[in-house]
Amino acid sequence: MSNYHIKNFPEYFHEYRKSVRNPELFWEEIAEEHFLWRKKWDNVLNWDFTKPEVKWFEGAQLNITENCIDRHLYTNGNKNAIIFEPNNPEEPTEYITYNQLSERVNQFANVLKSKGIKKGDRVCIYLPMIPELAISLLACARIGAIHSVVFAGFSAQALATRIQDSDCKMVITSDGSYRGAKTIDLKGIVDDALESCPTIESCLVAKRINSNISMKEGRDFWLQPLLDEASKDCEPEIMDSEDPLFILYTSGSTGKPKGMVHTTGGYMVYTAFTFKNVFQYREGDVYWCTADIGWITGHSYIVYGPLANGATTLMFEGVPSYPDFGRFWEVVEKHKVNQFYTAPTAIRALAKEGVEHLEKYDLSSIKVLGTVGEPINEEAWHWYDDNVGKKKAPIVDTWWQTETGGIMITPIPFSTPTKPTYATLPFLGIQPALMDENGKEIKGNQVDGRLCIKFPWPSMARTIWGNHQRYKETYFSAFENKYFTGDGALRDEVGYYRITGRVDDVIIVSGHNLGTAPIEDAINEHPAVAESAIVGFPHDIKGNALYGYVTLKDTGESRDQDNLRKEINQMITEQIGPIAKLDKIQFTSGLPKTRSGKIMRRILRKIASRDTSNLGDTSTLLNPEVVQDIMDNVL
Ligand code: 7RM
Repeated sequence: MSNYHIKNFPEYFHEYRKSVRNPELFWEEIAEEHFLWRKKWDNVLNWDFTKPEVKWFEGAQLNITENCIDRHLYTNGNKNAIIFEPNNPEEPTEYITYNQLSERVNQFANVLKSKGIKKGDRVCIYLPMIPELAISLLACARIGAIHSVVFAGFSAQALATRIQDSDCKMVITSDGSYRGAKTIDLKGIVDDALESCPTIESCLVAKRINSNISMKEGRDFWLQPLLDEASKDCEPEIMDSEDPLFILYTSGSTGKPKGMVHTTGGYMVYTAFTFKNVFQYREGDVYWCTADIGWITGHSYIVYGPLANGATTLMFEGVPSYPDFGRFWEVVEKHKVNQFYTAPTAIRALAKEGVEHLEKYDLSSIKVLGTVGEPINEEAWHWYDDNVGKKKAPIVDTWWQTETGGIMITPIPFSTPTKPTYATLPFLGIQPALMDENGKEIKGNQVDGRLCIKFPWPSMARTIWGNHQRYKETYFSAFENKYFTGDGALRDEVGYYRITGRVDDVIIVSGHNLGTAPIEDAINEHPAVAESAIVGFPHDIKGNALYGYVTLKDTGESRDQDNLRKEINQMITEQIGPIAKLDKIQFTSGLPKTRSGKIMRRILRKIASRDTSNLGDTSTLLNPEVVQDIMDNVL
């Protein structure tokens, strides 16, 4: 397509109309002109949301790393692919050109092969934000192995569950990681996890903090010596468009985490095309997304999307507060960052510290600002616009999910007029719908409902690893013939969308999705606990914080409540990770329940949010008397 790059608002509408009138033709033109295929497709799209089955570019063959690396070598080999900015500002920046990236990915791919990893095998990656993380993803893709990145803030148990679910053969980790002034013993966590992971044959260990760790003979190998010996050439494995590229776990409202499966061709086309348009990346720009590669945002918009465009992508190891709250802006100035993409929780945390931290730095390189992960409140939006963008850089509020693979609802900078708190309009090819409680689509404007998508897009997840039935139930059963997002949204008078938040039991805390069920399971394992319910309540910085209602077993003994609170949070930390710790724990005499035994979270949510003027209908409660008691003792 001639206009790979949307340049103005009328052009957006023109292209949008084309993209929904004839989606196959629209995506075929983009796929054809902007990517390297070893063989073209027989069929652009095959789909059936009732099965559900979705196939894009069926019959096509490619390797995504040829698109992300090799094809840039002829023209741009000496251009920076990755700029690595370490946790400690005193440590030097590492610049990795496309030529160097090619060599390092190939060497890593050869190491994987030497350890017996083959096409289709699953490799778990549990690494901090160091270059080896990006390189290991690409090395897997080079040889057709399926990577499963687990965010390196998850606990040993959470890591083990994910390794077991997809029968990974290998885990890639590091001795430890830096996080601000602290270090974390990653290898120790992996060792604990591997005690219950019999499918793991080998563990590659990158050296980062030079800590003293134990290496298990025959299983654990230092990465660097293996890389040093490996060849810098590695022929790419030729993949089918619909071969899995990676698995990434996301929390659901119930049960264990869901291993979302993304495939190769469609994911590549969609992430590359959205990257180019949503960030208006131009040759020579330096782009920075502050997410961790452990989340989908990092997969799509630190690694694959930018590299498929031959862009320079910045990887930051640290945190916004170290050595002080000016760190982000120091990095922006140092590398003259042109596009900056972060989360509302980070914006709120920085806003709280005041503008002094920004004023020291030159932010004039910034052309586009992005936000993702949760709804952005009006105050944070304006702070970002006024102080970071100086009212000159459009803010792209990008709504999307692990499941969608790429950005779905977003402004196109310099084309779409922005509106605070609104993600605005669907990206090209995306057909949203708002649904009412009875399963009917709500037409017209100034309405709100449950957000669905009516037609497939190239980067949608194809299944849940090992459980297609659950994929169908979770996403394709609430509304007939539609993908259900789990989010609520409203559409304003001109058709702009504002995402209002989850309508299920997923709570987004500091941009991390947490399901209530696994947290409750962890608490309920405490010997003193009878039952528990978790809800979210508004928090200035985190967006939501967690409030736990806990009923204790009646053993006749008196207990030290503060001590119990510590123990409960300790159990959560062990089973899930510190991100799931509760901010408040209230001990209750009972939990409000319906006659069918379901906990009425709606009431608990209102109490935790101190919004008890209208508790709604409590007449169906089995035990209405506990409500007053809970309200009287609210924290
Ligand atoms: C990319 C990512 C997905 C959930 C999603 C929403 C929420 C994400 C926005 C947002 C309002 C946004 N993937 N969400 N972006 N809500 N405005 N711009 O975050 O799988 O980790 O989370 O995040 O509830 O369903 S995710």
